[in-house]
Amino acid sequence: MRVRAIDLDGSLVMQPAVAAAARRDAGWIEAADLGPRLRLWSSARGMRDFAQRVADDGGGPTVTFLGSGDFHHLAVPLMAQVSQPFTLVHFDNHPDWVRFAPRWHCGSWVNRALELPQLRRVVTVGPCSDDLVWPQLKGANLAALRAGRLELYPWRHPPSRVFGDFDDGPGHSAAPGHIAWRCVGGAWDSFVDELCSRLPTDAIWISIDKDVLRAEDAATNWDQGAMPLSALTSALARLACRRRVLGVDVCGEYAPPRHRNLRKRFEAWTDQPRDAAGRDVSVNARTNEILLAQLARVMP
Ligand SMILES: [Mn+2]
Repeated sequence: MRVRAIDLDGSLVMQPAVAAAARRDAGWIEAADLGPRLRLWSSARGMRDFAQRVADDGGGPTVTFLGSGDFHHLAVPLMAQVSQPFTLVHFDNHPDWVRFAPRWHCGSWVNRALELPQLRRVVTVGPCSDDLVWPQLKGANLAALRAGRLELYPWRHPPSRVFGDFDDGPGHSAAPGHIAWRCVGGAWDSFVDELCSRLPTDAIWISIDKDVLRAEDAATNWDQGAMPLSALTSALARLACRRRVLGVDVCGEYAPPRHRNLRKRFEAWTDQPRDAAGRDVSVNARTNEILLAQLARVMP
């Protein structure tokens, strides 16, 4: 396994384990010039410039750190470099499935991933966020859920009110006007083992937004979920021992919001928690170090 760090927002400079591993592997990529254009959302041209900067050099399975979760959509051009059928296993406090958002957006990128011909299924694990309250009013791509291309397993969440009828799926059961989620926080290891046995492909890509973790284990620009770091590391081991991991992307550093234009500033102000700036980012250094050690162990 090789480590790459893309410096878009200055956050990874403050992460000693990530910076050291990336420099060891010649994987430190300067991209501060692209950061403001790519943050929260990006034009197609911005995405092309990014893809050029991270062109695949055939170096084998890579763990790529992206900085703040405001850059999560950049995971798509990374996984697009894969040429074989794969399943995306996505750990996040948010489903990132919004259809109203700009085309390349950190809250909508799952829809772009679903357009990749090699991608068989997205499995989103861990959300606790309000995105699941009246999801259709917030632009949720429930069509993908209905079609079986997307499975979603909250860590914990009450049932969602919905319009229209749904069939039961592996991650939910449906009743008129409601979807009751299979919440996995209570029976984690058995859930992960069962999930492994049902994945439709031998190859997987893992996308981690550290906002899936509880506040003791990560400080991000977004609202935090409730998953302990030990649950995430145990899932990584269980997944990697039964499936081939093609690549991993990690976001969810804390980076002070410096936005390029008023629209981005306004969106950050309305959507992101106001107390984020007071968060203790030293917790991320410990979490990144543990994550890197675990990935090195399970992805030789
Ligand atoms: Mn995300």
